[in-house]
Amino acid sequence: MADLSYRDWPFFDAGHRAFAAELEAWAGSADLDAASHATGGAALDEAARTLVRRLGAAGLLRVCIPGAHGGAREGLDVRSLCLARECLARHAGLADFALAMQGLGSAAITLAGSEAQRRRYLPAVGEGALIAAFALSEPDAGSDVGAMTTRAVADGGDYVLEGTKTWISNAGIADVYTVFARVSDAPGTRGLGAFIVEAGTPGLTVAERIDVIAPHPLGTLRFDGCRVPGSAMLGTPGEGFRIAMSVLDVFRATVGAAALGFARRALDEATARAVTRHAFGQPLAGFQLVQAKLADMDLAIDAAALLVYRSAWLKDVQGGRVTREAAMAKLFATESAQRVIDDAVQIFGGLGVVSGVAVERLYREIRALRIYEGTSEIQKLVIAGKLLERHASRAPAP
Ligand code: COS
Repeated sequence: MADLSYRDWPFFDAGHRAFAAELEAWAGSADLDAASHATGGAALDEAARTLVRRLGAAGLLRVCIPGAHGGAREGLDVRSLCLARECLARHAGLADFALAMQGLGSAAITLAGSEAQRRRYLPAVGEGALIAAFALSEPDAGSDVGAMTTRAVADGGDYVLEGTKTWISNAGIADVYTVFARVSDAPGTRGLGAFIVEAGTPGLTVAERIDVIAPHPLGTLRFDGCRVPGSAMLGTPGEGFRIAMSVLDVFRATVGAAALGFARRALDEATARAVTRHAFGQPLAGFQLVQAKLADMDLAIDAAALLVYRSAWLKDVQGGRVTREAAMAKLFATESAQRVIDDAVQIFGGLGVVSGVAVERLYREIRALRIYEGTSEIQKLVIAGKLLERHASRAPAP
């Protein structure tokens, strides 16, 4: 059983602890392993849809939406989202994915939507009746958001979208997409807008599915003369980049939390293996080299948890931007989880690379987290940028 003593840390209130216990009970009894066995195609789509419905029916997606629209807390509570992702990732990566995407896909509506937009979509997202997706990246604009070329051209009271979005989680199964597009010729990140595009809108198609090493619904979207009403815009023209970044300010810490969940599972698996597997007349856990690995793993997990929940707490309690803290949480938690899981595979020996063994699955699942929602390299740029900004603001004028 994973070490859950971190829930006693002062970052949480009684409501968080009750929620974490409720989630743990659900995840422990929900036979999530079976739900995660689908490896592709229609079976994978159905497994993901089913998980969204089951999470919704259990009331657990309420952490993805604000209280005024059926959510668990007043606003998007980052600590609740992190607790949820950590717990679900420890049990089954696809369950974590299903919950995370309901949050990420609808967060722009929560943070920047009008009352009418929120009312139309958020309650259904929280019930698991509507599946959400976030469409920012393009074939030639991943880290460099300002290089995006998808355009939304004003036409009468409508906007007409043209372009391609790729690496879109839930492509094909989502009912509603948050889509970012260029609305003016203003340079780089300045001329972007954000739109709500419903699946089935003429001109929106799924151009391809993308199969990845940790299977989940993922694909490329094409927009060919895709017409949406002006009322589908989130915020104002030109506000798209700020909206995208404010969504990532919330969700980057939760990526760190998912990494924590994977790492905790790896440590549990490795510890159980180290005390039961014998070599040279003693359990692996009797060897100091194995003890050193276990110590490094345990330490990395606690350090990552402190950064993740510091970032979540700051956002929830102090509000405002937490770009630096969220970048630190995501960077450290995902990079250290990769090392923890690699050590767990090493402790397992040959068995660690056998398909279907828990640590082998974790080894595949952790990798993408160092890339999506901002690569590790982007997080370093963000952290260094903030440090240099602070330095410049303190430096005496020449
Ligand atoms: N909240 C609100 N506003 C924000 C913000 C945030 N978190 N982050 C940036 N902004 C605003 C800034 O205040 C700035 O506004 P002004 O021009 O009015 O001053 C504007 O947005 C531009 O900000 P900045 O200069 O920091 O942006 P950069 O062009 O330097 O971009 C990086 C910075 C590279 C860090 C950004 O593009 C990024 O995070 N890229 C990775 C994208 C990503 O995660 N892709 C994965 C897709 S999701 S799977």
